Amino acid sequence: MKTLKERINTEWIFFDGALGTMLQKKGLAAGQCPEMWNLDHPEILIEIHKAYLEAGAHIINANTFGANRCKVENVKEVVTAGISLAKQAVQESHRQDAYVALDIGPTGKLLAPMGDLDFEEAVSIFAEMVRAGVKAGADLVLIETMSDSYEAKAALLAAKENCDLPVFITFIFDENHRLLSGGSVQSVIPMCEGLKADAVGINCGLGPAQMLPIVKEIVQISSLPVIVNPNAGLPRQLGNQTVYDLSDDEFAFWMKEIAALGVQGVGGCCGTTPSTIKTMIQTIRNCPFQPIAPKKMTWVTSYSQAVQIGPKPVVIGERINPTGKKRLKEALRNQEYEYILSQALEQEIAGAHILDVNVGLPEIDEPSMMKEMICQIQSVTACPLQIDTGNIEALEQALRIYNGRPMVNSVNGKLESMESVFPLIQKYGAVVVGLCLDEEGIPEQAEQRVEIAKKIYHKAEEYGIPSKDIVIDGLAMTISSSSQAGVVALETIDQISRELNGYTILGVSNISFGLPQREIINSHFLSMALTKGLSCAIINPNSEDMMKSYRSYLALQALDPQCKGYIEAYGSVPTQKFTDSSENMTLKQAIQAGLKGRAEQLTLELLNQKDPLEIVDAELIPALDQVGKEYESGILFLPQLLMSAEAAKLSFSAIKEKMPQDNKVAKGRIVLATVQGDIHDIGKNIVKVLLENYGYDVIDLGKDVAPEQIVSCVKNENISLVGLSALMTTTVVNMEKTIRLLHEQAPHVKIMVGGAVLNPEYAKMIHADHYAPDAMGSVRYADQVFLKGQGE
Ligand code: B1M
Repeated sequence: MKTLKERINTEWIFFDGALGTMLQKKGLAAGQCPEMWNLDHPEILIEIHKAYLEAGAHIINANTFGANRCKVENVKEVVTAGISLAKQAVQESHRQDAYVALDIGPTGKLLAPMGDLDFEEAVSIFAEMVRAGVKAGADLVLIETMSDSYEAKAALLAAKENCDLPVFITFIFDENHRLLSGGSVQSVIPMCEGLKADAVGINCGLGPAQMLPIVKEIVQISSLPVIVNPNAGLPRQLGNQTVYDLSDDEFAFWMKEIAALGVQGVGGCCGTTPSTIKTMIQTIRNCPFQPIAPKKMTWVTSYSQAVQIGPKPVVIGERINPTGKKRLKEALRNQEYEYILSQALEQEIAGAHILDVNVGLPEIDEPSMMKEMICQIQSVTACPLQIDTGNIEALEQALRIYNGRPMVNSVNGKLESMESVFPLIQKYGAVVVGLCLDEEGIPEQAEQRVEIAKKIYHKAEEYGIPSKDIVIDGLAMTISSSSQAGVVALETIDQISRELNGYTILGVSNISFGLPQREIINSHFLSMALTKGLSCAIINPNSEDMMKSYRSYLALQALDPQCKGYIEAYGSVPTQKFTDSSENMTLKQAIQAGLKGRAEQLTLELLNQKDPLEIVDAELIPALDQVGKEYESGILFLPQLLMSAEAAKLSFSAIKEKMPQDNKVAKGRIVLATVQGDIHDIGKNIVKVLLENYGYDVIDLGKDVAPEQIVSCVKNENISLVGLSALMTTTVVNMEKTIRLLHEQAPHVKIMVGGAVLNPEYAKMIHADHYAPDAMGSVRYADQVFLKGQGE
């Protein structure tokens, strides 16, 4: 009998539908933990699983989605019960062809640096579930509803390190084809392939009609079988119930369209029921099945960006490599991360697609420095990274902690090198640079270098690493000591790309070592190498000469349609984020870039020249407004929004210290809160500091505060002024609710409101007493209430 891994690429595999929806129908109340029903209502779970088996589903998801230690205390007990109930249902249904999945959903926490969950802690949380699931007899692991690539990586590693079962993974993409943390189909799918998932796909969030274009993209990229489990359309609120807009027939219609795109597994998510799944199976069962075909595509990815090697040459920034760079060496020794981060940002802005990261210095603990730098650089730039190290421990730590599918520099033709590097590439998935040298040294002839390349390809294959994931370095040696060096490197590139159809790379700048005005040689060498088929150029992207050669080559080779990139770069004076170098960066730019230390330092400098509030108004708020706009238009993603917010907070802490203190007896007491559902508190905190500085005693209830809590504080503390802040259209309703409750239960209290989402008209409409456009406005109104006794 075929295994599940074989079956999913040779015949239709049908997944079940929603479990939550079914449990709610059976009485699961809002806020109740569904997984606890494994212990409290086992008979209901068996009944639901049987109904899906009856409908024809092959994969039955055990009720273990949230059975992790962030959500339940007794993980082992809940997982074991969940798997056992699903197995019992399969057995009682006499289905030989059905499988029980250990269903793994997200932890509900954000991973560092976005949140506070450590990556290894996330791996351990998932590993605990996997071990329990395997022991209880699960047939596969289904990781689903993943909205963050980093958490997905943690879950995949946990599954692969703790079991031999098939591991499938599906993500929740939005209508912009993005994950919540910014991941795209092109960034996420190759990462999962690298981590050896057995099938990939999409679930939840959207109905089948909205998923269709995303599925198309997945099928074009994926070499792994594709699973599609949509909701039963889009949700709508009917009283206190959520209903979905597709009938069973409509769902089946759209699923047939999706099936025709060449997917292998189909099922349902929220709102689907056994009858939805039954209709879908009846509709699709006899449709022609297409196995997924392997794709010859090579991707290097970060959490949100994907760079494809091959279609056009890729620029790899060489600046984060201490060789010959005194300032960088100093920064590494003194752990001046901000300097290194600004090097990363400068190269990204200059046009690098991938950034090389090399932190090797004799006096440095390379593994821990590499790990630190990977995390730090990934928190300020979405550019994919090339991990450049000869230290195997540093390589493993970096591969593990990296968010995406990196490039690795390098392996070489020595057996020892291949035997230590390839197992890591095999486990974590990466594109690896293969240097044309071996035990005999660096060959002088191109033909011998090509032989080493073949040896590298061949050995890699033994580890299951395809040649498409190897980029051969033809080795640019300096022409000042060997006049043939340029010719041999170019010939090697030519032969590898023409004869072996392989990808190539060169550390271009090496060619001119020891010569004056090196960029003249470097930029010409780059042009020559590009015409020989060079796939990746490791260069200094901050060098105008190099980028001019690169962009001209693209335009001349029809790789820059309508010369768009060329005109953008040279058509007018380029607009730069940083004026000329990061040394001249403004506070606004530092906050936008999420450079915390730099933002703090620039704030301290500015405080010598400017009034604290002027800095808030001229730098801090405009920076966050810009970040907000870019987030809204899909240029930036949640991680960058968070890093900017953190930088703004640090900047404001420094400002706070310098604000004048009014030490007189308090003028009055004010309660402040950001309303329920809203976690934006930067503005509210500014308001608080200013009110305190103007002599008010502030009771700060924090963010995401329930109306009842605010009312109870007002009553208990006999407060006469409340300040409410809201930043989102979705949370002003809670502001309104709070005001209503305050009017009912504490009619004497005055209420002022603020936050970017509000305006005076809206404030009036929700019956607030006053709208304050900024923090100073809140002080003026407080003075009016307490000193003049005349709130509006
Ligand atoms: Co988010 N966020 N965010 N965010 N965020 C907005 C608000 C958004 C407009 C961005 C956008 O899409 N353009 C958008 C809301 C869209 C909507 O209206 N529906 C948004 C979104 C969608 C989200 C998330 C849902 C993203 C996600 O997870 N997919 C999520 C929401 C989580 C939640 O609340 N449930 C989210 C998360 C975050 C971060 C955590 C990353 C971070 C907040 C960090 C923190 O506050 N601790 C963040 C940030 C930083 C922003 C932007 C970029 C900046 C907000 C800010 O701090 N501004 C924001 C875009 C924007 O507003 N331009 C955005 C600076 C601050 C000083 O201004 O708060 O207006 P402000 O305060 C001013 C005045 O308004 C006034 O005084 C202050 C100083 O002058 N004021 C008062 C404020 N409160 C007052 C009270 C008063 C008086 C005056 O009396 C009581």
